[in-house]
Amino acid sequence: MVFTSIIIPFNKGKKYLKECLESLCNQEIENYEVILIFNGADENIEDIITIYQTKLPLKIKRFEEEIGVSKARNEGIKISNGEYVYFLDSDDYLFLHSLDKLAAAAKNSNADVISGRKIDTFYNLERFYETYSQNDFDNENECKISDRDCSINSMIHPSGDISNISALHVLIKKTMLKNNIFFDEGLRYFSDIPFIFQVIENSKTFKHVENAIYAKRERDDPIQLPSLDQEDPENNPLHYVEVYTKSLSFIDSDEKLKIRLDRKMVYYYLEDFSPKFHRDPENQLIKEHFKKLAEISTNFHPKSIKWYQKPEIRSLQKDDLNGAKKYLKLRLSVRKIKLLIKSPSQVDIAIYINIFNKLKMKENMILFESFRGDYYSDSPKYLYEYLYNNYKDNFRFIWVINDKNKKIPGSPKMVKRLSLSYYYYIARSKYWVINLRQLRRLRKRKEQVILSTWHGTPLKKLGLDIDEIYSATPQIKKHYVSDASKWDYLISANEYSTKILRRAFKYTGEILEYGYPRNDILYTKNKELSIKIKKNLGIPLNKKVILYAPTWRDDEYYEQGQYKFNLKLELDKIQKELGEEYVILVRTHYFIADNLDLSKFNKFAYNVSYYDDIAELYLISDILITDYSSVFFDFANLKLPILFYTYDLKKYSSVLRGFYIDIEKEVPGPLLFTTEEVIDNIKNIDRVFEEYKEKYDTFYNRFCYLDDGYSSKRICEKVFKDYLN
Ligand code: C2G
Repeated sequence: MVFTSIIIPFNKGKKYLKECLESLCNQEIENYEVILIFNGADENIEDIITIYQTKLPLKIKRFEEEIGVSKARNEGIKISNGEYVYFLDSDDYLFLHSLDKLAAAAKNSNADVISGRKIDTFYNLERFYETYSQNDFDNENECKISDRDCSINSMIHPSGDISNISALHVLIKKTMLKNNIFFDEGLRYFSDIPFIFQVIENSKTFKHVENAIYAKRERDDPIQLPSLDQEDPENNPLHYVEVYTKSLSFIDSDEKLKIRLDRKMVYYYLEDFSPKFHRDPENQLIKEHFKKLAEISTNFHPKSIKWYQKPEIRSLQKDDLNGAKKYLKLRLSVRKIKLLIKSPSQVDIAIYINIFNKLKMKENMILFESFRGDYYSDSPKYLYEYLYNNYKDNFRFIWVINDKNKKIPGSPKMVKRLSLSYYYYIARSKYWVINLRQLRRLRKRKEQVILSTWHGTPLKKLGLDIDEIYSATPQIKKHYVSDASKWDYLISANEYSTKILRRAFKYTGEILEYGYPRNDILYTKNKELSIKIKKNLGIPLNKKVILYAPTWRDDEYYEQGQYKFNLKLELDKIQKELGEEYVILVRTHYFIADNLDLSKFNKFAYNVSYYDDIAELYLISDILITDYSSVFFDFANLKLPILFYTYDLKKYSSVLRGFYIDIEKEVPGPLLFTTEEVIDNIKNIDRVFEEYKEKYDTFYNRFCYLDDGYSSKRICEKVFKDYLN
């Protein structure tokens, strides 16, 4: 006898479905069936089915055309044999033993509805399991209010708007559904909402299990793989009005339930809908939606509206758009003032937007920024120096530099990032030359021009190509695309990068495939300069130099943007074996927050993490050791030996990022996994270099062929041509 029928509609997102099914294998529940409804899926997932058919009691029903989630779930109910049905989404998954707990509670209580707890996450299954252990949830098992209230809270989240109502992660007694309860097939969106109100109205007994955890995935890719509610956001107001009206018809006399539903609509109107007047005042669609919301709002229960919301909701109820706009303006101003008082940096932003950005823009003013103002380096430096050396009188140059003691040729105006003068110059400069994505709070003006230099030939997957965004926000893919859409020019070092950058950022603007300005210096190969750099760093002139420049790791961080550095190369061993002949420069990535202490390796190992320009370090190095950093694409211009210390290759390539090239076959040097191997390869560096000669040449011809020392010139002549006379 089947006790639980798990119903999963599947439309798209194969990689998510796999994790969903995998999480079911991690339950020990008995007497269950898994009903998979193919809702017009066009991905081939036979391989997944083959795997899970042997592990799970799968029942599959296929619909060639998309039938919608409501119908798919109803079809699941129809063919289910369980005493209870349970809805799981194919992009979500369950924590260990969650279903076991719900089923046990169902058996013990025989309740009509048994609910658990949903946690929003953008982690994948593996990371979720890694992050949480059962103990994290166990002591939260107590339901302090009644089971009914807890269940209702789990189905109708107490905060947020109406979209926060869900049929997921509840065992529902099937005899109860026979009462003519089903998902409304006329609704493409939010059909959970009226369904859940029917379930609540018809259920007599409830049970809630707080430590039965359901992971509700916030999709990390709303562009390529949108979820249903990310699909048609423009028309959400109409969908909400429709499900609201339908839900009302199921709430008989339960005043409390009605207040809850109305509260969600009030919240939706105030927080999501009305701010649109502000953003887009003349939009006809918004005006029509306002009318529709006005119609239903007369029905709102007075207790669903807080006293301070009353005037604003009243103008909605009177269908008075102008009044509603006035109240909105007032509310937003109060909010802004509160924010300004709480966070003084907001004052600068307000001044930037409301004052600076309205001043006249300066035609010949260029603002340069490299790695968030921490370095005078990278392509912005070389573009600047080209313009300064050749056309200094034609421009006003601004550098974003956090340490104003830095020496920059030509003494340009220096501004600290995020200071008031930073915003002033951001607003007034016609050109921004930047090597990372610009800050999201900046309001680029129509006439302003962004020259994005980017900061490396991509090895690690980027932007939309990343499968799992390990440590960034779920919205990041959207941000990549919208940030890049504001660029006017994007520099690419080679044809390979052009293809990737276009796709990974969905970038449609102009690409300057002219080589990397930052590599110009590598073609001047000036002995005097090398000696000067070495002297500056205090490095003995008679020793050979190894540069160790690894990248950062998505999963090793203190907080977002603050990454840890784990020095895995055993410098003491290297010093012992090679200290007579070599010194080693250790250069951490600009994301690394740790301060490296190499003082015990006096005169052998040097921390060059704060040295501005890594290109100058390439110039004085005889060997580069790196891992997955794009530095080797640049260093290869020097045609000197490169070793790859890839001690965590497996994890980095599969779990964290994935690569664009076959690192085991295509890189111009050996992959090494221990310090001993590194030492051995350095001892035999001539032989190793010779062994890799052919690969090196192929690599050079594919990635370095455009660099010749004149990239900055080509780019400046293109972008700033009107000023070069
Ligand atoms: N870099 C550095 N020192 C390091 C590592 C990197 O100075 N130890 C600089 C180099 O100029 C390098 C750039 O930062 O080319 C980018 O670093 P990556 O390690 O490649 O990593 P990431 O910042 O993730 O950029 O398309 C490029 C990718 O976006 C990679």
